[in-house]
Amino acid sequence: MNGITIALSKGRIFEETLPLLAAAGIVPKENPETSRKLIIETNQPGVRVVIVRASDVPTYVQYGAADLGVAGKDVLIEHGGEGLYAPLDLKIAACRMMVAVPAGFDYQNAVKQGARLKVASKYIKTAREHFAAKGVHVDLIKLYGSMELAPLVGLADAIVDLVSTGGTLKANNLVAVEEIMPISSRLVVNQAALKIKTSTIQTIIDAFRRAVEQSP
Ligand code: PRT
Ligand code: MG
Repeated sequence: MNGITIALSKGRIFEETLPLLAAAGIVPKENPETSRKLIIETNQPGVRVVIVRASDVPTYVQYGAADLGVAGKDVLIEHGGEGLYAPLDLKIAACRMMVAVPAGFDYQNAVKQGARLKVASKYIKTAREHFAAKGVHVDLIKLYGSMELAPLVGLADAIVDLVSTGGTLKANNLVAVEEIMPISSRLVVNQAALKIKTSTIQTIIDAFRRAVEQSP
């Protein structure tokens, strides 16, 4: 395997990609949770993993700084997917993109009344498309994190955020009122790299695909 760079974010994406890498015979030599290294060598001499922010994975792959990467569908939608080939749903880091409001706020009624809603989110593009398709007028407020706080302090009427266990919403007295879409992570590949390093990259894609098909 010659000169392959794989972009991953630490945390759930790194953890859940490990078994897929193992299926392709690739074992990282360090754990990004304990190592501060941003370039991690693997057991395969030509293969390395670079550790980047989850939302930066598509950018590294788009510009060819990484040949492959793993990114959530949420992140790919916001990025736009330019220059990327996304051949595989890895079915990892699964969650749901939801609209949530404070408990007691009658969302369906507000929508029915044609109210203009203030919606805070990190996922502006997803939110814009969702409400436009429903014909709901919204003022979108871009946040970078802690979306759950926005309705509690009057910054927004609703949020668009990812939900997995629902624990975060519950802890902040919010309820999910609408599912926008299910989310999981995709393998993304730089299109030029695929042409130049076809056999190596195809071997990795095939191993990942078999591992995904075999997992429950
Ligand atoms: O954390 P950082 O700001 O660096 O970036 P990130 O949040 O994008 O990275 P990371 O590693 O947290 O998430 C990477 C990917 O995992 C995301 O792009 C999603 O595709 C996927 N994923 C799966 C999730 C969740 N589940 C998830 N629950 N990403 C975030 N969350 C957050 C959610 O935003 C909310 O704050 O967890 C909270 C809700 O979780 P529950 O279990 O309380 O419902
Ligand atoms: Mg996070």
